[in-house]
Amino acid sequence: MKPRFYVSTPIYYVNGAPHIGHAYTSIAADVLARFKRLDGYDVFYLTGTDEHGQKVARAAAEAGLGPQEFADRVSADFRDMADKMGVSYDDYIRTTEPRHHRSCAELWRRIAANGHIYPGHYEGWYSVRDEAFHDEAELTTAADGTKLAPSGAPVAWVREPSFFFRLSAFQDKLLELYETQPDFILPAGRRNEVVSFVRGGLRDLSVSRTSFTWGIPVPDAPGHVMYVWLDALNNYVTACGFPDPEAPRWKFWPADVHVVGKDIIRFHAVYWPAFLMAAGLPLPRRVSSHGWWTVEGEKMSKSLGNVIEPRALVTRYGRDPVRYFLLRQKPFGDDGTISHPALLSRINVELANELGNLAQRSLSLIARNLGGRRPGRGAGTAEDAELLDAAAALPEALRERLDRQVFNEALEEAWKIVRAANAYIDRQAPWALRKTDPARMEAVLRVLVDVLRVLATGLTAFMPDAMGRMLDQLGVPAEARDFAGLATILADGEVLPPPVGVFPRLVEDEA
Ligand code: ME8
Repeated sequence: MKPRFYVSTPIYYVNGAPHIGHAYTSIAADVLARFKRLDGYDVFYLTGTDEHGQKVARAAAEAGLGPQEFADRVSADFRDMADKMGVSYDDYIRTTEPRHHRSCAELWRRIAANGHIYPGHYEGWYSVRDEAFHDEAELTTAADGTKLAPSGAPVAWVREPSFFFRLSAFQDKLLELYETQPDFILPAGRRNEVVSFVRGGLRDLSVSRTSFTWGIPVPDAPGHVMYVWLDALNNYVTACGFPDPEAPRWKFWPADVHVVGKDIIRFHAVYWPAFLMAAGLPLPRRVSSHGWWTVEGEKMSKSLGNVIEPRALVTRYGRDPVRYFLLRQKPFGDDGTISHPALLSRINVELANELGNLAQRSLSLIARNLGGRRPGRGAGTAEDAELLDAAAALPEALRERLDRQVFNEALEEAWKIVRAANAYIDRQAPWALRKTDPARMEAVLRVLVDVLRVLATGLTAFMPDAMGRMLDQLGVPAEARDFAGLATILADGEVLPPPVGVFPRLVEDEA
């Protein structure tokens, strides 16, 4: 039986159009999903949309539409964005689906049956933009007197009947979770923030709202809809078929990794495990969080007009180059900035000159000097062995990095091989061997074919289209395009397709 792997993205609010931050989370999770598939896992990759709550209800009203109609439109747009970014999700969940209503009602009943929900009144600050309750002490005051949440979102005073979740009862159990599973939250800096937040003491959480209706009704409590975060977090078990233990996908729970942005760690690493503990369900294994993107150093915002539309970026730079850039440019957990010069440099230097040229040089020498037939292996020198061994170690190096979600380090491991292979081709100078030692030329070109094959296989998770084209040119059969397939030695003498560049250089003026 194949080992299993379940990775999720947050489900995106349908209050506005998708931007590059959403695409980033989804692409990162996609790389993990694709990598595990390459590595022989049975993968479940979940993404989707978060459609209830005040924020969405307001956006719908502003658009002059009913909330469901509005959610249908925006959700379809997010799905289109995912498809255009090459996001290989296995399920696309929407919180307005009947399956999700059923699942949330049952989760609520279980938590309540275990004595962790009680009725009361909520009185305090609420931010609709964050869909979060805030303590007075967390707030700041803007110049015009508006109270602001730590995120900068305005807050309003709310007073309404509400059910509460006994979050305070889970403080010790949560601390024990962080202690016994030190990599439950990554990166470590974020873990420490969560630990100090929980050590500081947890207040019970308001988990139902009565001042609006756009949500999942609380069972047997007319007038109450569930707090949107309880509803939203539960999507991760709904998609596995909860509450049906016989559902085919229930085998995937608990999730291996919830990929999230740094702004929503508290919900995933504090509330979510507490809800699950309260319901008696197994806990996810990891919450891996990423930093935020700014644009040329500025926060993305509608008012600045600098919001990057991911599909527009793809039209301009190409899908795989954008995926590569986002995971290469900054450490996953850190903030980073997107700029045209940075994109141009990554694409032209690393993709076109380093990786693209390596393939192009090797394959065009094969086309010109060997009639386009795949070269045979030679006796092999120490230098050949050194490069081939380094390449053979790449899958394990990637595995180790991607198991910690350090995407940029994984790419750096691949680029060590790219640079070593470029140094090898320069030193061996196969073009000069054509006359002097054709057998050695052939052996050198075969080393390059084998190294390119490992690189293209390993990088498929990051750049599926471009690496697919590279594997086509190397004549790698479809069934051998995974890590297990690397054990199959490619036959000598097979005719390869004519070489074509995989990464075009971007010309400054055009770009
Ligand atoms: O939070 N850079 O949805 P959401 C990087 N519905 N990532 C960014 C970003 C930026 N500039 N801006 C936003 C929600 N993000 C909830 C989730 S899950 C059960 C419910 C990321 O549409 C952000 O960090 O507001 C988050 O991971 C994701 O976009 C979803 O944002």
